Amino acid sequence: MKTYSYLTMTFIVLATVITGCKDQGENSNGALTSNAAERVYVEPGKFDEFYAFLSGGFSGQLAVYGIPSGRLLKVVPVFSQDPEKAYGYNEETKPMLNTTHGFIPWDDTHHPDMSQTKGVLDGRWVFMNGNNTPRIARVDLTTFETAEIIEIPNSAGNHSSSFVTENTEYVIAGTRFAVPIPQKDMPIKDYKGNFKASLSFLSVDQESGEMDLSFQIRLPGFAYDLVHPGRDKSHGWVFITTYNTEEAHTLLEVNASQNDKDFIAAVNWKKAEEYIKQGKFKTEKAEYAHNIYDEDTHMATSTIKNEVRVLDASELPGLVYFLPTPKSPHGCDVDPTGEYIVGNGKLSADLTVHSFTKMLDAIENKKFDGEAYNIPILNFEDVLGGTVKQPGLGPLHTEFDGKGNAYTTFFISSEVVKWKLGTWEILDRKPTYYSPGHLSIPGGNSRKPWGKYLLAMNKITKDRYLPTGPEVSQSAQLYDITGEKMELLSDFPTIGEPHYASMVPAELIQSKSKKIYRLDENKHPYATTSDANVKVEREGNEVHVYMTMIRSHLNPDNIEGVKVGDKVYFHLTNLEQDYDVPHGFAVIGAENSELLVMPGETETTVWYPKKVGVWPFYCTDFCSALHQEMSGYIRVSPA
Ligand code: CUK
Ligand code: CUA
Repeated sequence: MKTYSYLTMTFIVLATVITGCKDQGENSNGALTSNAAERVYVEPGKFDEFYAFLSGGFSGQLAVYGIPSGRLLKVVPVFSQDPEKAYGYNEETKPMLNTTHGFIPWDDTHHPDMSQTKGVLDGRWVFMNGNNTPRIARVDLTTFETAEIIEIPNSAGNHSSSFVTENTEYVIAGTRFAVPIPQKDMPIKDYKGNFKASLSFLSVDQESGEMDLSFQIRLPGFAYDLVHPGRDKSHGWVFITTYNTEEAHTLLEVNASQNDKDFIAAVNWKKAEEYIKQGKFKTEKAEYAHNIYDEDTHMATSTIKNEVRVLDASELPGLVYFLPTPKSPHGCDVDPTGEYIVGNGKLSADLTVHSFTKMLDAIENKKFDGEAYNIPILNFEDVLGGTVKQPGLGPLHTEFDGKGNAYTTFFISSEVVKWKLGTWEILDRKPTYYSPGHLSIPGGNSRKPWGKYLLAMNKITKDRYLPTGPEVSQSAQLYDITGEKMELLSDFPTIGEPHYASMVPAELIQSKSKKIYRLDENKHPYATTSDANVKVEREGNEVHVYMTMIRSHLNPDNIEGVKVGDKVYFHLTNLEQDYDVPHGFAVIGAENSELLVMPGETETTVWYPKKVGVWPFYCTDFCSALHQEMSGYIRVSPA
């Protein structure tokens, strides 16, 4: 009953804060630093100092921004179809969105996390989760293209993902919803004890980046929220927040928030590797799609796999321990030394910080306070590293600056609070506009933060921008954190709902960014690498057009012999070898999108001619003074 009233109170406070937003905003520039403008201004022709990769939330995309300017540099389609780049529309990339549920061209993305070497972000790949139809994607940071998507079986609500261990040994994927494993028809009310959860470990090939679903750890049927791999001294462990440890089948607050404490699960993945080596796993049937975009052919293939190795945490000692953590912890963040594990209890008045050293001591001395499904529960006081007293309302996520300070977002009280690791004192607080979710500091979840800026990603925008109808872009806010006090520098709009961002110094990526696909390396099976080889070939009712594009000609530009009811494949090769000279392609009535073909690249679109006539096609990207001349006709005769 006590719980219920605390929760109710929390929601009243929340409602007040949100409805009160409008008035606050009008005075909000009081929080602004006087020379903020020049500190975020990047002169024309100059580059930003950092790249920021923001998840696009329910847009399924990844947005690339320059920091400090907040300029949007690129939107990378990942779990989405993109009419600009034809990703998910052209024949080359459609297989990327294949799953065991069919072709799923959208998802809900939360956490981009970058590859690491020795605990330092290294600019090779960004991994990002698809929450809804559980998937993990890998975006290649030389091409800024989605290179791989792997589906996660035995999972639902792939939320606590996709966080990376110190040497990118694994990308870790959690699960939000416990489900029957394997799936079956059963009463929902029989959830307790019957539904289970999976924590998946995807190993990463250090050369190609290719992922492999190495193994899963089977966990009790709680809800799992955020994952953070150990750093430095806690490397080899991974920590996950849980809620609904009551295992209620309906999450109305009266059912699921009764427990005074939920858990952070500490998982020893080095131990898991030993168990795998000793053969202590079960091989279970589990279907999932593994989709890879081949760098040489620029074509994706989708393979359905059907087995996974499973370690059961209830049967294998030493694999998992539970650390009691107050009141529905959401974020789970490990400081750069690996000693402190911050559990942000959404409904807790204080911030709980666990100590990794104390945790190891308690495990060694077998000081347990009971067990859940045979998994030891450690004593709260034995593992407690410290408490930040009443820092704010509704803590969500914490990052670190590498100078011994931590920064936590507070959703309900709309602020970022800076506090000191070890002394637990509050050093500074600044309002955000409004209700931040995650925050990000470059490298702020790794061993080596570049603690210059902090980006707060806010859930509610209200009065920050000119109104654009009922829907307004969410806002990100940039703070300078080099001084003792945080300084608000700017707001900028974001796409979808960014949950998390990975930020790195520009030089880590800039020099490796590919400028051109070399025509002489084009291994696409339908490439036409010289004008001498253009042709139109018929195979039954399929017509293959091998077409080239170069300023300012599409070749062939007169096509005849096509009939209503044919299936026409346009294979377009861009013969240019200059940086930034793409050509586009569009034909009237095309159901698929236009193409945008980069120099040296080949792309294919399918067209179904439905009407007799002579129909034009043209280049959609203004490429030269003779761009308007880059066009042609296709004649369609009766069937
Ligand atoms: S979650 Cu969105 S605010 Cu999915 Cu990381 Cu916390
Ligand atoms: Cu090519 Cu316009």
